[in-house]
Amino acid sequence: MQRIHRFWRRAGASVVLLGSLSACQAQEAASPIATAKPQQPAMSRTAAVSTAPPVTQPASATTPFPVWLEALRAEARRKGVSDGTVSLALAEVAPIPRVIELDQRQPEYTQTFRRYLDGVTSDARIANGKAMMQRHAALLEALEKEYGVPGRFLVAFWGLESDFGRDIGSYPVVNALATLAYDGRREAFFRDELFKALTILDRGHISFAKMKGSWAGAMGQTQFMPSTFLRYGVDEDRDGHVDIWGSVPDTLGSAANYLKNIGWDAERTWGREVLLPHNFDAALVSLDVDAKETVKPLSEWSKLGIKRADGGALPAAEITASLILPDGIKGPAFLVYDNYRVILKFNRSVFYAVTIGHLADRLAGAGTLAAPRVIFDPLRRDDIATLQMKLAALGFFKGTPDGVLGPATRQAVRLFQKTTGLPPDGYVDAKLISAVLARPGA
Ligand SMILES: [Ca+2]
Repeated sequence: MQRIHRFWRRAGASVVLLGSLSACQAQEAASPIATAKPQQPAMSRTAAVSTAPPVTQPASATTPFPVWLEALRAEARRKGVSDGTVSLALAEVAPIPRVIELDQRQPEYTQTFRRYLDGVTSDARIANGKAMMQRHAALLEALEKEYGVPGRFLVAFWGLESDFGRDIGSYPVVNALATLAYDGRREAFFRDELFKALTILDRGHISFAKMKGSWAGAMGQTQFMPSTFLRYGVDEDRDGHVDIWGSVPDTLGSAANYLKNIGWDAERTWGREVLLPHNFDAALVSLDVDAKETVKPLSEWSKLGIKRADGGALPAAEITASLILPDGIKGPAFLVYDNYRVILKFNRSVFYAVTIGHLADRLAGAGTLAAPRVIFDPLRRDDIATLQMKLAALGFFKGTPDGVLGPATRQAVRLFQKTTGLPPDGYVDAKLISAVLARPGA
């Protein structure tokens, strides 16, 4: 992934397509630069985009850019943006070809969980994160008291979103958003974000020159979209500006405020790696990104033979959890709690949410995953589309073959696996594709 995490940030848009393990895989798989997480993505970038309206024909198809820009300036003034900001920020705007290219890019390959995890939790990332935990210990302690979010999660987000502030993106946010509003796939969404970016400038939080971010408009060290910034950004260092570009207290405080407001449970963690017993019923694994179809109390998971990663019994706490296997039955297994779903609001990707949790644990001293390190080969979208067509012909898949591994495809794979006596984990790898294609019929 773009450097894996880097490309997340750039990917702004692709996130919207997710919504499933697979989706995220496709996105994550994208090329190294291409993907980013758009929604709030990152703390923002991703979220925002995911709620974007449906794709429509871009304005560029019908209106020349200078005409479109003049109308945009007029609308900004009507919305109350000052003349000074309009003339400064919208003076030299022109479509950025690279932004359009990134917005239109489709990942050719899917990503696999372990490969993604290895990429974003390098030894250097862990060491830097631990150093940040120490350097900002007093601030993190104060933030946990104020917002109820432990520092290790804030630093994990910070690390994935901007490499602890080293990599905030180099695109001028207003220009990137104007490009996507004019020529992108979601004009209304990006147009609204653009007006919000102008509002941020009007309020004096950051100068026009310093308002940099990802190609998809995710800003600063938290990679917040402008709407997320306006809703959740906080002036933690009390200097009168919400500065997620240059202020560590504002960056981590805004992240904490965001997580608190989208439902972080201060009493619980995110989940944990677990060990499955031999002959575990793979049909109990969640296939959807939200992992809500197989929610059970920990006590029930215990009865099914699931243990902590170190072999010990699960906690006796009265909480519910879902089982997810991001790399299928041969990869690591996780029981996830409600805070996992809170992280998904940030970036709707199983890989991302589990990795935030794992990275947070590593920053607090935990070791690497207990599961053997198995790296699966990435899959081509074309091969996934071929798989979908064959599954449809066999009567297992009802959707439209699109090369994206979503819940419907995983469910179809699970039905195929059950029919043929394979563990029904819904996971797709090269071997599974070969087995499906070799199946007589249709
Ligand atoms: Ca501040």
